[in-house]
Amino acid sequence: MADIAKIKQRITKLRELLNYHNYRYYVLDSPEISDAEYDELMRELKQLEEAHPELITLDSPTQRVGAAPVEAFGVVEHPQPLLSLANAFSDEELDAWYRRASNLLGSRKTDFVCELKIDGLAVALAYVNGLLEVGATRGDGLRGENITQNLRTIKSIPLSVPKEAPPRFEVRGEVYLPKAGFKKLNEERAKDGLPLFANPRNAAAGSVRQLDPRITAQRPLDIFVYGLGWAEGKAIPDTHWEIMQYLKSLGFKVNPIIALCHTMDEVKDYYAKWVENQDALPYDADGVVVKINPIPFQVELGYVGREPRWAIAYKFPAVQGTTRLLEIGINVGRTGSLNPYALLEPVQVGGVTIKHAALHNEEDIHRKDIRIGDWVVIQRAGEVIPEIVEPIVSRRSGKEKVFHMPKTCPVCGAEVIKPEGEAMHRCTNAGCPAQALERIKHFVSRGAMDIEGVGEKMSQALFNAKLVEDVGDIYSLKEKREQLLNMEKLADKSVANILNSIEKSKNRPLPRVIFALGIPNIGEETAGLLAEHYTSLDDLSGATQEKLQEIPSIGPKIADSIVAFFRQQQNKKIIEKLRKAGVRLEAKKVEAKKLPLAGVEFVITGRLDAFPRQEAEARVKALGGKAGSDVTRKTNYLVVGEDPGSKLDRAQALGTKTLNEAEFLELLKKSEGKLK
Ligand code: JCF
Repeated sequence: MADIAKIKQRITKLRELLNYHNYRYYVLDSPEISDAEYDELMRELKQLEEAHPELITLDSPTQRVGAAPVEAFGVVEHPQPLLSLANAFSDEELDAWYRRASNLLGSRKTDFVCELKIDGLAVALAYVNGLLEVGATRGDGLRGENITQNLRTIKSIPLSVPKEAPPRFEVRGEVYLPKAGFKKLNEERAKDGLPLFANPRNAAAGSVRQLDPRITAQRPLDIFVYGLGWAEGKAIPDTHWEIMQYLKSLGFKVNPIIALCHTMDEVKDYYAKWVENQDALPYDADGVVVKINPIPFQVELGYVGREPRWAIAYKFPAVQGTTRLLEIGINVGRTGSLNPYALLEPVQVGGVTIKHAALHNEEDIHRKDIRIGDWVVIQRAGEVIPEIVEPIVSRRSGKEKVFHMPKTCPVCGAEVIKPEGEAMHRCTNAGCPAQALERIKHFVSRGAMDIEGVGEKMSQALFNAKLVEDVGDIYSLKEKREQLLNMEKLADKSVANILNSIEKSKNRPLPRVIFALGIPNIGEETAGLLAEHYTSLDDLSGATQEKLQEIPSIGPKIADSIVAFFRQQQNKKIIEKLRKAGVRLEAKKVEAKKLPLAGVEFVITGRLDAFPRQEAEARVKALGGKAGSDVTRKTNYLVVGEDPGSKLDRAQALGTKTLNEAEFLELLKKSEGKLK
């Protein structure tokens, strides 16, 4: 056996390597090694730590996966309060802010730092002797919640800092969810009948304030650091600009879109540029923060109440419009929830035609006092579904109607109930055709069984033709070839393709199968958790409420939902159909790093003939590969379709290998062959 000193040495080395590569990947966005190599280092470290748990340290990269859940967050007192910012909504208000500041500064000239105001959640990170000790929310500015365990899961937050850092200091930043991550999260939640997050800010806050850090760990949260709270035991630079460079040198992620401006005209140019380009950012920004650069000036200027005189948020104009609410429509979801939505007189808001807006539930409609026929103010923000801000009460004619949820299901006519403590109304008929159809759409969808060629329209057609009445019927379609050919006059080849992708879906991993069943309240995250504890569907279907609740983060509501689902006769029949058809209902043990394309990164540019880009990317990922959006040094292949963009120039500049569509397809086929 190797002696303990050697093991310690190796563990230290592995941690250094992993921390370094983590920094290259998550902070600099410029990795030096492949994912497979990274995984291999991590695996070795995990093994050593498992064998020697006494050697685990808090800053070990293995400790980012999410600790055990807590009952409630502790309270953290902020040694220096976390401030908010005063807002300016026009050049005049910005000028007024500057005038007040320069009055106090007299004849001394100042410069400014401009940065984007990220729409996220402010946090304070305290480091003691090189280690992240406490991470907290802003709370009321004086006292926040201790969310250290959750913040540790965010890979761009350093768990330790170099020796040169002050012995004690606090960094402040904004934790946020990129637009793409937000969209994906909400799509998943919509499929599961879970309430949607209204915007990325709420989604980030909800993710960070999870009592179970393992849920936080699954959300693609990121951070931009925007300042130093306090520091002890070391001299720090005396301008905000230099402090930001200093924080960057300590390994913190500073938004590269930060500018040192010498005049107010430069500040206004910066603002104008980002008002114009905000949609192109991969995250939501709601304005520009302007700060007086020299720290001595900041100290002199001080505060008014909770707001500093030395900084201001110059907000981007909200994209609002007014229109009429023509009607309130209702969709019946997969779990029977009645989801109201607004039908609007079409209106242009910020260059986009808006016809629909989200209405969450009856209570929400009444709380805002929205009536059918009202003139309403609507607001659009980035990727988010437009929202009704408020009715314009002064424009009412008296003919507007108060909305009430129907007493019966608009699709099947069954009784509608509103369960105690829930916001949503529900159709009580488990056999409601709307629910049945939604369940089929969910089952075939991308995050679930991912049956290529069977999308929403095809699901609807199969359902209307009574060829598929529940998800179990999908796998007997091959016995109904004739009817398929008749239906919608499908070509021989399309039928063959559909049947082929149905066959392929039989081999999906267990978490997807659990998710695809559409058990109320079970999203992708929970399905993943369940598959960690149960190795087959039979295993899961036999679990009791008590047993299920032993899994941290599974509460009585989810446990109930699972038990009730497997108890239903109809669902038992469906599962039997799946089993008979040969759908794999057990876990398979193929480690991700053994997949044929593990560690290989593709970027696709231009149009492909064979399938949409998303689908190509999904296939790459299913094979263990990565699909990137930008060509970087870590890109292995650029796939070049028709009308390629500037990515091709970049690939040529970097010497990245390129594949045409045919070469790409061949590589996919060969790799998929290796899976069998
Ligand atoms: O990005 C932000 N939301 C942000 C918030 C950026 C800043 O520079 C801030 C802030 C809140 C307070 N600065 C202060 C002083």
